[in-house]
Amino acid sequence: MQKVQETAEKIRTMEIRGAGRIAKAAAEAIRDYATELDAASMEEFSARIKEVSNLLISTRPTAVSLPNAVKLSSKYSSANVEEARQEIIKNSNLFIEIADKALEKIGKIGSRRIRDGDVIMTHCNSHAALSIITTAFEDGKDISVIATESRPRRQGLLTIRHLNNFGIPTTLIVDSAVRYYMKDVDKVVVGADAIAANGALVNKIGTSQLALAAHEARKSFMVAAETFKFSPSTIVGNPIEIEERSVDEVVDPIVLKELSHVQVRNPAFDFTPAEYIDMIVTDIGIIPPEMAYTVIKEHLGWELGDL
Ligand code: RUB
Repeated sequence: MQKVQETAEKIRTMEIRGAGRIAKAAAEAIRDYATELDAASMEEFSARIKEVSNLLISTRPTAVSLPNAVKLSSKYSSANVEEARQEIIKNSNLFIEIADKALEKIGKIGSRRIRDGDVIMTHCNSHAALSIITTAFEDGKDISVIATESRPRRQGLLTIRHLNNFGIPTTLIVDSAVRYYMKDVDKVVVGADAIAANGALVNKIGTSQLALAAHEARKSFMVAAETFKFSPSTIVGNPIEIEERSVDEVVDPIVLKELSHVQVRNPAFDFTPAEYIDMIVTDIGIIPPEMAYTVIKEHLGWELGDL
């Protein structure tokens, strides 16, 4: 249990972050917990697995990859402790393998849409979006990137470091400069924390303003998302919760204490409607956002939606 608690804490504090990484860390935590779980009965085994599943899911509310990973990893059908344990180990490992391969596939598929000379704008720090960009560069395409700072946590700094390691020419801009620079951009490539059944994207706060500016300037807006970023629970009517993080990330609490009439809000994600999205690059191919429902139905299954 201690190891699961440690993973949960790392996800909560964003030491482990990014929807894909969170999902993989949760799958690993469940696998390791199940491996060592000493349960006297099937009832105890089920109750303990449920307990750690709920703990992991509760760490961050928006990235749907987290509940999807937990549910897919902790699935078992046997009523025997040993067999159920083996099923969980197998399912978790399968999830981790699929997640790794998905990033590679997204890179391969998405990079085919990147042209020589393209200027690509990206937001926050998405491993899926970066997979497309770095694959295109490694294929020999002469590209450059405009990366946003992504306040308040400044994940843009992770992105520029990653791109710099590949030798990709990169410009860092503040979030409010997105529209100003859109004229220089050919394509916007971002990641996803969740994709709803109606094709709407949930990603780092500010993503929707990149989409709006791209739409206005008639630039292409691409989303890179593994199929486990699609949200089955939106099919059964559940809205995607937008995480609101501590105001301390935005303003020094000492300064805020003096401002008795001021409140600070810090939503971590926003919604981009499907109409602003040109394509979603997934591990099963490029799809229009309108196909989100089909991806959920055929690749994730209704049972994950918690009817
Ligand atoms: C990260 C973020 C990323 C998505 C996709 O937010 O919004 O764009 O999670 O990332 P945070 P990936 O830093 O708050 O976790 O493609 O790596 O899954």
